[in-house]
Amino acid sequence: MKLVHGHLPIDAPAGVQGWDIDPYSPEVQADPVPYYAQLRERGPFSYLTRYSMLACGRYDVVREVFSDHERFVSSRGVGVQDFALEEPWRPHSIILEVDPPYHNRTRRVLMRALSPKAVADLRAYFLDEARDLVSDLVAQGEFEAVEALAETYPTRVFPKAVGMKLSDRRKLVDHGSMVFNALGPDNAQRQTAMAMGPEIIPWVMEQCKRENLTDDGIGAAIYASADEELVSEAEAGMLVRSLLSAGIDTTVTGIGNAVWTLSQNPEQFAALRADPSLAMGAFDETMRLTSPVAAFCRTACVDTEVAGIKIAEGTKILCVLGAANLDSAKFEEAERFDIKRKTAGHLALGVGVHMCVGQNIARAEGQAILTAIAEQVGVIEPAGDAVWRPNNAMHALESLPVRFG
Ligand code: OVM
Repeated sequence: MKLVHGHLPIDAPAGVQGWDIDPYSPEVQADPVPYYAQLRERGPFSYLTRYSMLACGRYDVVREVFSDHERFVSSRGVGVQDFALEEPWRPHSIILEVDPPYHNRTRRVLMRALSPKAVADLRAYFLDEARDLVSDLVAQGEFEAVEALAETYPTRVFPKAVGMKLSDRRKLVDHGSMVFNALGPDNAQRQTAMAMGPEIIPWVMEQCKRENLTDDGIGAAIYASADEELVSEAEAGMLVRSLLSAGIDTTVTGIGNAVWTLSQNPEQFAALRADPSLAMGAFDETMRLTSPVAAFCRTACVDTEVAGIKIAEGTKILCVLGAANLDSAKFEEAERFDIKRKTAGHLALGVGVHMCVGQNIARAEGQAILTAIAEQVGVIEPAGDAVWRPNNAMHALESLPVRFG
């Protein structure tokens, strides 16, 4: 069987129109909102002719596919490649790229290590660091917020929380870029990211070892689960790798996008300043509006039907979370940024058994930085054009010149 982009080349199901758009092109990724709207308008599914796979963007459809792990599995990969048919670029993730019942075991270990209680112990530290960084940036006035804030903050506090003895902003961010770009086709951004592998992968794997972690961090909590024989020592190391894969680019992007949404909506920033306790709401609304993780795939493991469309076993389905989060059937005035909105039910962190296991710590980082900004910054003004960074799975900024006044 000849594969297309690493998966079975399925035909368009009855009732589904072909579409020649390339969702992985830098043009669409720089400005995805019109693509999201078209995807929803076209119907429950579109057939991506360039990739021989389905895509969905309506809230109800994305939610159904994403939350039904029995029909739509993650173990065949959450990118375009079908791991049942082609070897992945690295040993698969034992939390993201597996199904129940195995998934339940690794999920439990990470749930405990990243529990609300574990995160509560980090909050004061997160807020101190956020206040220090923001006060430096206020002193600077004008700066490029992707590097100086969005990348700097998580790469300072998260490795510390994990218990890494040594952080390296560039390596951690580039590693995230590899992991997320790997989910797409073999295009330029994937190739550029993959070329960094020899420099980055050995370093990351080294940092995951027990002897390179302090005995009081999240990493140590995961290794403690190995002592209790919930997982093996090798599995514990793989779960630390998952922290470093999923815990950097996501929060970097969420925080960068939050500074962007606030810089674009001065009246919303004024509301946040007036009441810094809205920081969590502002971060959640940024996640809903900008969907840092724009899309993940699932693979149908049975012949089935969704929204009246017959889907064949082996079909890759691109679930466009960014489109679902802007569906006006679910969210009133969906394209409006409103930090007081009820964001419950947004899909930026997924839904179902795989829903973001790091969300407590991710939210704590976002809340800390937005609280510090609300406390110390009078106005956030754009100081040049925001530029988006092409990425096969994320909607992330490349550069964001701003002024804190
Ligand atoms: C992992 C992982 C988990 C979530 C997201 C992610 C694609 C990776 O376990 O390595 O990025």
